[in-house]
Order: sequence, then C-alpha cells, then structure tokens
Amino acid sequence: MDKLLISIAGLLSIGGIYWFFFGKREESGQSQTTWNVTVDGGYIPASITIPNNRKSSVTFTRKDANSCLEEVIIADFKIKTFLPLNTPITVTLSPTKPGTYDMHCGMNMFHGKVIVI
Ligand SMILES: [Cu+2]
Repeated sequence: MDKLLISIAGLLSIGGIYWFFFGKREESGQSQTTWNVTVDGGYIPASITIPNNRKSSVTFTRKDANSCLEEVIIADFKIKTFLPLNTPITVTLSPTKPGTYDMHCGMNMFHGKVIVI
C-alpha cells in the first residue's frame, strides 16, 4: 500500500513538473527577450513580442539575396542596420512604452512588427 502511494505521489510530481515547464514555455511564448528573425522574402516571424522596460536582443539573419532586404529599420528604436547575407546581426531594443512598432526594410516594402507588452 505504501509503495502504491509513493508511486502515485511520484506520478503526480512528474505531472507537476511537466505542467510547470509546459505552462512556463507557453507563457514565455507571449513575450521573450531573445528573438531570432530570419530575413527571407520577409521577416520570419513577422511579429515579435518583447517585454516593456527590459532589454531584448533580436538577431536577424538574412538569407535572401534580394538587396531590398539588406537593411532593417525599426525607426521608433532608432535602429537602421545593414544585414550582410547569411551573417547574424544582433540589435538591442530597450522599450519604455508598450505598443506596436513597425520594422521594415530600407525601401519600406517588407514589414514586420515589434510588439511591446
Ligand atoms: Cu525593401
């Protein structure tokens, strides 16, 4: 009987651990301070969510030879960065106000969003 109770307790705590990590991961899917954005025919993902009043880093990797995408601009964060082909470039965002901010290529043709929550 004791053994049975112990294994039930064991199963419950394993379940709890799963729930804890799974729940946490879902939550951090809402906003995270580190993002990798692939630049290939646009921005993938096209929308990133970061927390307000914290530093977040976004690493862009351009895989598209189209010169249209060689520059990324996030005007509200004064970011205007050249993206060499296949070279990860990291920019730091320090938002102080929640909102949705535009990121776009040098010619304002491809668009993405930075959402601050
Ligand atoms: Cu462009």
